[in-house]
Amino acid sequence: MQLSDHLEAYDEDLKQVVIRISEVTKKISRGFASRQGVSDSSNIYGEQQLTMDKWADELLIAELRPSGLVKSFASEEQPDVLTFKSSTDIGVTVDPLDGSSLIGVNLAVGTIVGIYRGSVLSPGSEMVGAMYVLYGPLTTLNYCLGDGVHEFVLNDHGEFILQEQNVMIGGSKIYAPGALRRDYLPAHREFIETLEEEGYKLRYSGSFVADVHQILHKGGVFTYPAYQGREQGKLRLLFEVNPMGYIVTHAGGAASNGEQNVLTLKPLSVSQRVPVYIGGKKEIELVENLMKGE
Ligand code: P6P
Repeated sequence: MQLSDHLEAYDEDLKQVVIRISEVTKKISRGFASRQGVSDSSNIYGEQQLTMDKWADELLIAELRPSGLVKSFASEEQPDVLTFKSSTDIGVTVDPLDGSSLIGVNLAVGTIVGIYRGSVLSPGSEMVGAMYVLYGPLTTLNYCLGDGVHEFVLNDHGEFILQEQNVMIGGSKIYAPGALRRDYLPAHREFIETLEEEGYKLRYSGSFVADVHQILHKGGVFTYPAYQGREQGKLRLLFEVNPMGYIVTHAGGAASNGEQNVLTLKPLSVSQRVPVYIGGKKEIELVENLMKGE
């Protein structure tokens, strides 16, 4: 089954947003080889933008701005939320190319999208959908519009074909621990040591979207915690944590900042960073209990 057929049951505007973004990701998937350089600019986080970062961002804006489908557009590569002429109230957040610093070493990177009705500065629990496209040996698209997580693979004819419907998080013991061990705060250190004592295997690539995709299929937990000197961690609430947390939650997992469901947080700004734990309910319950001192 093709992506457009699978989307039939959903609101027409949401269906069209997913389809249009999927078409942009097909172009992105073909653009890596000839755009491996670095640009001469940095984003608002002070990170040097790669050619692909800016190109992917520009492609998404070029597709969505004239579509009339999206009212507000927030991107990790843009300083402010953009407002488009639209007949809908749909808001979209994008990380155009998460993990782009890994393109040069040929690791999997991806496009992450959050979908809202109304303000993108709403808690993640108010999202109406999320999707991501992972560019690896396969180009896969996962979406959720509130009724299950569904995975598609780009075939040789340039079509996203259904691979798995109603994806549910696996039960294996894998952990993807971001940040430096020397900087761990006490409760986080206890959490990681507990996982290691229980035989969890370390699987960490440095690409959030790829690492979380692995956790989605195999189980376990991804974390980029608060750490000494960065009590808010590294990952962005709007562009990375909310969309992937929404998807894993709808696949039977959970997402936390260590203390509470991260999808309940009201974003304070577009660029807000949060500590993140995304994975199985068992692992999330463990870290929240440790953070409470239990
Ligand atoms: P570190 C990529 O730059 C990113 O934002 C996420 O995709 C990834 O999880 C994290 O940073 C990796 O950070 O400190 O391990 O290089």
